[in-house]
Amino acid sequence: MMFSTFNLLVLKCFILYHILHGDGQSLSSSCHSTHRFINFVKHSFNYLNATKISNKLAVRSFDECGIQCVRTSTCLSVNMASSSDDNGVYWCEILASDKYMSSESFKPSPNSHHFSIMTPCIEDPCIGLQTCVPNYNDGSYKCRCRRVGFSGDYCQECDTTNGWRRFSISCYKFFSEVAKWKEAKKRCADIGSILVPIHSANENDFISSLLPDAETTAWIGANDMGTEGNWVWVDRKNWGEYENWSGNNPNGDVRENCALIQSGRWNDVSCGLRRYYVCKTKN
Ligand SMILES: [Ca+2]
Ligand SMILES: [Ca+2]
Repeated sequence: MMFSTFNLLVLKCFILYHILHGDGQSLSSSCHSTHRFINFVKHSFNYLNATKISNKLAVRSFDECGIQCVRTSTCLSVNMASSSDDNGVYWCEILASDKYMSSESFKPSPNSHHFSIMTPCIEDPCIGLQTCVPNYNDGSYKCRCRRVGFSGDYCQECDTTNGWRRFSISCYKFFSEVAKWKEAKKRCADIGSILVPIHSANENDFISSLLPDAETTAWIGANDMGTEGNWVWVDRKNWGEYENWSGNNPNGDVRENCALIQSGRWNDVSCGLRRYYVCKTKN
C-alpha cells in the first residue's frame, strides 16, 4: 500500500535525487505549496534514538526513506536499516529531532545508517563542542552555551554578565557565598566547573584579583585529606612545581587539610570552615 502511495506521489511531483560525493544525498519535492529541498548527510553505522514521527516504514532504497522526510515538515533526520531483509526491504524511521539537539542519543550501531540534514553545525562551529542548533529554514545556526560560564555567538567568551572572567582559555568566578570546602567543590561541580586549581604565578595573580579585598579568603581546589602532607589539586594527581603558601603554611597537620587563598597567598585551614570559593570552567 505504501509503495503505491509513493508511486502516485512520484507521478504527481517533481523529485530530484542525486548522490553527492558518495556520502551525501539530496532530495527535493514540490508536492507541497512550499518547495522543500533537503541535502542529506549520511552517517554510516549510526543510530539516533529520538522521537519518531511515525512507525517504521518499509522502503526499498534511501530515496524512498528520504522523500518521506522531505514530505514531512517536522522531519529533521532519518534512520534507515544498514542492510535489507531477504525481500530487499529496509526499515526507515522519520525523526522529529537531529543529532545536534539529541547528541546524547546519537550512537554507533551496526544495524543502522543515520541521515541528517546538511547544516553548518556539521563543522562543530561552537567552541568547546557546545550545542549547535541548526536553523534548517535559512541554513544558519546558533550556539547554545549549555556549559556554564561561557557566552557569545560561538560560546567563545566568558559569561561576564554572570560574573565569569577570562584567564587564558578558561573562565573563573568568585562566589560570594560561603560553604565548607567539600560543599564548595560540589557546588562548582554541579554547574560543570571545578573548585579552582592554581598552576602558575600568573594564574594565581589573576585569581587573587577576583577577590574583593585583601581580607577576603576563598577556597581553592587543593587538599591533603588523603595523606597528611601530600597536597593534591582537584584536577590532577601531580602537585606540580608552583605553590605559594604564606608564612610557614601548611602548618596545620591533620587539623588543616584544605587550602584557601588570601592576598594571593595560600593557607591550610580546617575543611569545615565556611568560606567563599572560586570556580573554574572545564575546557
Ligand atoms: Ca593537613
Ligand atoms: Ca595553616
